[in-house]
Amino acid sequence: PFLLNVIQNDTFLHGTITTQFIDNNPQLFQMQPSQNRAGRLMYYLAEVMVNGPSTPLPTTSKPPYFEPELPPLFAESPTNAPTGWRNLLLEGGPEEFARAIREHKGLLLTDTTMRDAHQSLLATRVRTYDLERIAPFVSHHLNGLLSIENWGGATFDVAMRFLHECPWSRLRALRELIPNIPFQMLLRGANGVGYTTYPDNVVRKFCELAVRNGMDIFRVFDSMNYLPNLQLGMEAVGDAGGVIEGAISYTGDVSDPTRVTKYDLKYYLELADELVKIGTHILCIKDMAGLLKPQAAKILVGEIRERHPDIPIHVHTHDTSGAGVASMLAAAEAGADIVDGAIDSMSGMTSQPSIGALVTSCERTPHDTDTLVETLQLQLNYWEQARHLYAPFECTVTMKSGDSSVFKHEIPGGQYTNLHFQAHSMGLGNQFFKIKDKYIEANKLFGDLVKVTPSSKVVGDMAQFMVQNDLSADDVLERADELSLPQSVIDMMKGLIGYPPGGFPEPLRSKILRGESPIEGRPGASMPPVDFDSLKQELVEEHGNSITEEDVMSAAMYPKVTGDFLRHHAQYGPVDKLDTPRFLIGPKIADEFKVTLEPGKTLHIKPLAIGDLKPETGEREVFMELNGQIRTILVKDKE
Ligand code: 3PY
Ligand code: ZN
Repeated sequence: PFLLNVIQNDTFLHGTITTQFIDNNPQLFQMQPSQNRAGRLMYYLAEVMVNGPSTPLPTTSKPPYFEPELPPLFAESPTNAPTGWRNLLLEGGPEEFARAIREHKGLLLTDTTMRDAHQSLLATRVRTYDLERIAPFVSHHLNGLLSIENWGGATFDVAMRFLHECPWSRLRALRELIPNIPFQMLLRGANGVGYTTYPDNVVRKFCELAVRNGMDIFRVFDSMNYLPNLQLGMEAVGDAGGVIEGAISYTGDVSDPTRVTKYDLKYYLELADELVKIGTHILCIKDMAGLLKPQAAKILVGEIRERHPDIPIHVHTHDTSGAGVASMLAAAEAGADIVDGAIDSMSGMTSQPSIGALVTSCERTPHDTDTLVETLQLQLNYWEQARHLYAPFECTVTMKSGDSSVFKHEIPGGQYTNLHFQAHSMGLGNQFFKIKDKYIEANKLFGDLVKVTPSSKVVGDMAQFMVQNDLSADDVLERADELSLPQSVIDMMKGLIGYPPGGFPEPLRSKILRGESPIEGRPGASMPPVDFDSLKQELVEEHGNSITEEDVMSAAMYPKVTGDFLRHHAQYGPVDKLDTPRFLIGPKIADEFKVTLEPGKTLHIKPLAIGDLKPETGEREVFMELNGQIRTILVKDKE
């Protein structure tokens, strides 16, 4: 590679080199990772066979070795996909798209199966491999969907951190397979797809790249409904040419007139007015915890519909209490244009309500979705089977039902699953009740927050801290200036993720800050921009010339996770091409399987045996057949 680098170098080619040529051209030593994808994959498989899973499996459940069956009704080529809402969007642009939504008769649907549903039920672990397999079916038979939510939220981080795959490649792969249905993502406003505020130029560039890679609709929210953060995110989307879906994150209960809260109907209506004023194309009511009771949906959607007759309203909920379908129907009756659901086998509990239930409930009503429930049900079977592949991450290992006490503790769907799982894996079923109670107390301490990523994480961290240290809210109030509180709590009090309506409560805030002065105003406004060129240079120096603009963006948001991912890729190759059981737990001895690297390039692999431990080196030989030839791979046994 060094020689190749040299003979391809511009200065060298033009014959103007001096004796400092090598000193001045460190990039000559940036070796491209081996293109030997088969070899690297074999090494990955051998490594998992000897040392176990490369991504931690939180339970002892194992995925079975099988491929979920695809529905029979199946046309293969995405190029002859029937037209869908994306054709209209590409032709007319976001404003025309919004107008067409308002003119549409009947209820429109967003399918969240590829993002929020698995974020809520399967710890966000669904891999591109399994999404790609069902994608042509979706494109051909579910072309009436207004959108598919398939990116953003936690998927970006988890793809790299745990699945060792590139989130951008996922987006591009799905785009190619589904050209006709709009894609939708969840953008945490100024927090991008991370847990903290990023410099403005990161958020802006992120949106540009997302649009370029195939994203259409951006649901933009802020974890405190802090308008300056929301505005920054919405403008970034608009400037990038995306559809802006400004979101009101919903908490409390607008149907309870006795509840004294800052989150009353007036608060939401004013926020809706602001989002419309800023230029949202679609207005979203984002009910991340499933608190929007049917009666509340009727009031809130009804009032917004009256004030803003031209704005499409999109409602998102979680079915934690079990009232999800009822609420979405109430929203539709009150004038919502679009609601979110997940395919039946990926719905319910902390996920979205069942799309099948929504479709059938609307049949022969003015909200008829025009969706054939039989076609939907064909996809259901695929997901039911695919879910088994993610058995180690199944929330149902510990969670057996919904929970109507969500109206009290207000824990968002995805976080509920996490906290539930953590409490049970500590061996204390009881622990979860304590955490829920402390979550309520922590939220009160902070002055009642909206609670969605990342503010929900701060409240969760505080709740866990209070449980572990057996602290009451009074204890915290009294001793806030001496307790070693979670860093996320201190950061929030500094103003690093924005401000809730009315600010943070005093004297708690000053006590926590211990004399440090907080940030005034929007946190991103005082952050220096990221220098993408020098970040790229750093990445190229470490990982070679194949670094793309997208990699640079990944590194701007997640420096360590991206570095680890790039190193993993250089060492083990395209592990996203392996089927899910073999990716997670490795292959079985004597069981031949195929890996398709690209159309027309298929590897046939058959693991033969694992050799004895060599005491002098601590290594084992792994014998495998690759396309009929025997290969030996040496792996260090980490035991
Ligand atoms: C996320 O931010 O990932 C969420 O799903 C919030 O609801
Ligand atoms: Zn959600």
